[in-house]
Amino acid sequence: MTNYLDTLTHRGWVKFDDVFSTQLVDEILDEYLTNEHHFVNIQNQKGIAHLVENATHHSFVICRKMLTLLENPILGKFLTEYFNGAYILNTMGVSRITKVNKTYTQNIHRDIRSFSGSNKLWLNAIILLSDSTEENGATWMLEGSQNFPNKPKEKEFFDNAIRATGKKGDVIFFDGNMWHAAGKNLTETDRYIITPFFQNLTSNNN
Ligand SMILES: O=C(O)CCC(=O)C(=O)O
Repeated sequence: MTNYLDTLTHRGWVKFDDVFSTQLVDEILDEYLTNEHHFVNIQNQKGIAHLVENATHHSFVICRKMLTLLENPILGKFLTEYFNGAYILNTMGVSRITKVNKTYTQNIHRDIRSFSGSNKLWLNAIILLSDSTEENGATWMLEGSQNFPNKPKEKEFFDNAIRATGKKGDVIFFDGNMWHAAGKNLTETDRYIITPFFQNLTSNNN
């Protein structure tokens, strides 16, 4: 795992190839699409549906098959080594990038509420439920920006960010401080990911 941890430290992100089978990923997406309306109903009731279009949070509460993704021993070992011990799942949601509608994750952002510096407080994961390409919305990542307390300007971001492409079933981890954005989908086929976010149990045990 040392190589993966080193890559994560230096680049801010790292990818594990072929972690999940196409069959499992398809079953999980299928279960999600069958149940998505429950989440959208709640978003509508709360008056926030227009803010979170194409995204649902805590999706595993209804879509139980998603939880099997957390049982993967390789990912478990990596997370334990990264956090130097126990960790918790903070949230785990599904997002879709389409050609027609904007998803809020396409804005430059980071997911941690405040900059935590080199303290290993928060680690984001992206589980690819679709192949992820430059054409269909692969994540823009500004390598090194895990060390930036402040949001980079749009030009600085897009001039320097790289695309984290991958195949269905791959898993990408990136530092919670990293500035990133989902790309545009120029294709006719929607792109799906699951984003589990993990957190250290304490903020100072590294
Ligand atoms: O769709 C992506 O590649 C990025 C997802 C993202 O930025 C997020 O969930 O915070």
